[in-house]
Amino acid sequence: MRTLFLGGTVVSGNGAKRADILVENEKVVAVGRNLPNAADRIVDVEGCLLFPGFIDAHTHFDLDVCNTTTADDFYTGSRAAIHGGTTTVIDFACPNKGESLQYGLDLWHQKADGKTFCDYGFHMTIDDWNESIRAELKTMFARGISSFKMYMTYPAMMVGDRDMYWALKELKSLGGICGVHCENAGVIDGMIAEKKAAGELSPASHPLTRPPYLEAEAVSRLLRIAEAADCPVVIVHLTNAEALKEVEHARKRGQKVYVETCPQYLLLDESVYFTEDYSQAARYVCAPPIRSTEHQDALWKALRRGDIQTISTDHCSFTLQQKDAGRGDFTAIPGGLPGVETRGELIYSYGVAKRRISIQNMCRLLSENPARLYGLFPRKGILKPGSDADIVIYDPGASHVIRTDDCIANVDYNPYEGFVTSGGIREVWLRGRKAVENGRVLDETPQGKYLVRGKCSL
Ligand code: DUC
Ligand code: ZN
Repeated sequence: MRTLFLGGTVVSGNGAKRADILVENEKVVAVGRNLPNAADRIVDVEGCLLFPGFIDAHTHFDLDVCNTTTADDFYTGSRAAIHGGTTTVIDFACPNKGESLQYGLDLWHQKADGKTFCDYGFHMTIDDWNESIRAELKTMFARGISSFKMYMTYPAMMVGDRDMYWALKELKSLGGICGVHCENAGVIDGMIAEKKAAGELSPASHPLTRPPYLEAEAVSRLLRIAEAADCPVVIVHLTNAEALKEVEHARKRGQKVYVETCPQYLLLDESVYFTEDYSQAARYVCAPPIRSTEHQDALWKALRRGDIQTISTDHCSFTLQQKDAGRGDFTAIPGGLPGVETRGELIYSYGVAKRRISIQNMCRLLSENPARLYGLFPRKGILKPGSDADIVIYDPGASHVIRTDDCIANVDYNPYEGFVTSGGIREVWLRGRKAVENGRVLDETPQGKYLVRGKCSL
């Protein structure tokens, strides 16, 4: 089956140009003007932007946290993803301490295989360090996992400095890359104990006990550990200007540091926590917390300069009922926000349309860079001959208001309720097959494939 996308503007990390795209079965076979019309069907995309399918390299589907399980599993979460133009997700396989990496990988395949509407891969969480985990790392690469994750907070998952150093050294020797959740666990614990002792138990205490400088301290420490291990790292969900400074210092020392941020840190501000309405505030509880507008501005500037490489979502959704668990104790609120469904339209609307970032920058942040960083390029992240035909058809002339009722993630609120979009997603194609049309997911059965990933090429 040959499909010709006719009359659109193809977006890449280098710019946007008028071109048609010829797709044969699952692959792009030609991009250019006046292609020979040898297609079985023509898709008229006049006036539309054609992006390579967005990649969300930070989701948590079907994850047990805080005595509950995320509201979205792979079925509902990936359906929401593709609805919003995300044709690839990379989720975090998460074995518990004491379990093998292989056990975690098998478990994540059980959760995802046959239930995922977009293509998918896994990062592997390292929350323990010993000889058998070390020995398993090589096998993980053979199974398509080239990126890992470590936590500097959360007792159930965090590793200490020594183990982080050894793990990074090992990853360096294998050519792997590691994302790290950076927050200073000890001082945060101390501050939480103080708030509890003072009886300040509302969600407003959440951001106050996780201030920007404690994220920056962890970023700085991680980067010194990475320096010792001589290993590149990814700072995941970076939120603030002070943490960015630490990255700048490390880069000046010659270190390779990649940075991810998320829409919630770009578009929402900490005032969401400072309301008497528990339910309103609790829905925004995530870690690190949402920051002040001054930090937002610093992030947008860093995006513009190219100092931040990716925007993912950290989609980790809980219903309002699940969020209710923390009434009377803010530390019991399950942390995380939905976001996988709205990222593309939000970043276009509040980034590109508001002239904070260019369209090619958006393409790099949502498609090309995550593909390169996580070993998927050029299969994903670009529309050129040989690439998968994952295409987002974006109509810049459309507009709508983001409403929970129009979203299909399995969650009864949306953090961006009422945000007005500039433009909108008209269609989403996954490997040459139309998956979404005018807000409707067409596939009844999940079509996503597991992606065996190679090494970082960013
Ligand atoms: N932060 C959250 O808020 N939820 C999931 C994991 C994380 O790092
Ligand atoms: Zn996360």
